[in-house]
Amino acid sequence: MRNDVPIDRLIEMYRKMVATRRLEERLGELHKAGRTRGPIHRCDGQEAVGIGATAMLRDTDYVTSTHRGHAHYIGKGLDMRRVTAEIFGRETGYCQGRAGHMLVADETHGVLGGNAIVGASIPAATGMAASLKLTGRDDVALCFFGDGASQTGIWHESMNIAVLWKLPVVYVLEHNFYGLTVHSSAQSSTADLCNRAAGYGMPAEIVDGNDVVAVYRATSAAVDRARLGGGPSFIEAKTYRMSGFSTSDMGGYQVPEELESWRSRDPITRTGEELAAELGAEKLEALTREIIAETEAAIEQALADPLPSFVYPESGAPYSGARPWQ
Ligand SMILES: Cc1ncc(C[n+]2csc(CCOP(=O)(O)OP(=O)(O)O)c2C)c(N)n1
Repeated sequence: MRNDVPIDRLIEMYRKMVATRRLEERLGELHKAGRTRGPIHRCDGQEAVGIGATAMLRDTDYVTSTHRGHAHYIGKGLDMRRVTAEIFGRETGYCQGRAGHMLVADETHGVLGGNAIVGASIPAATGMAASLKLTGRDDVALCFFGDGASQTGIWHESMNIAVLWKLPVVYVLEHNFYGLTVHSSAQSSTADLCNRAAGYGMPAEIVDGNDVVAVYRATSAAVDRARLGGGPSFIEAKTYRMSGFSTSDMGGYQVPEELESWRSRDPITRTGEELAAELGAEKLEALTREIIAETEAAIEQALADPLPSFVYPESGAPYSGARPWQ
């Protein structure tokens, strides 16, 4: 096993990556069948970032997510059935079916939520870190964001104040090379966005975002530093978005050779090969089958779960015709 990552932890990360991939494959099918409310933003090919960067966190640590958050939710320990139920608007979902796939939140697991505003995860985690510091807790806040989001001014403001106030926050940039349909080279004057951290005096590291162990190691060091009062860190995880921007995107702008070269670096295949060398190919196959069966069962259960019954009195609805205040 590679250095200091115990086999149980690697199995757990593999389990969560496979489960996230399966969830998204099913979501893709269900979108095509017209069963989702709007398009879904998939993270296939990027699972190692979300799963590796959350694996060492406690429930009391906080995570803020983006519009592409399934790996973040599953990595932070949310239950597959309840995540799926939320996506399909069921009563059993984490937000009783009111949130949808971009906005899943669960306070008990420290998931403060995804959101649809590019860059908004950054100040949310920074503010949470300020609150953790002010209240004397040794918990940490971590935010995920994309290369598109790192072109927003709020990232710079957040980095500046985080270093100045030594906040316990970890910035994880999921550099998947595209903001919507635009390549990062058309948005940024530097290929390595982590260069910007130096301007704020923040420790920063580039990692292979398709290597779950590399992401886990770098984030563990950053989380430990933050927990011990050492302040913020920045991790730039280089990865690649293997599908369109969302399930409504027909694609066509990603170069086939580029896609092919990243396909050969699939994070699940790579971790699988590593585990097969430890456990044997047969055991790994059985494990993979078990994870997929569990995930399928959780998704089916969620799809059969009840829709919420709204309890708000009709008279309070703005277009009901009733005007109780008049
Ligand atoms: C403030 C704001 N501006 C623009 C948009 C439209 N928009 C949604 S996602 C996106 C690109 C995001 O790119 P990136 O941060 O790299 O994330 P990725 O989709 O690659 O995961 C844009 C421009 C938005 N939702 N919010």
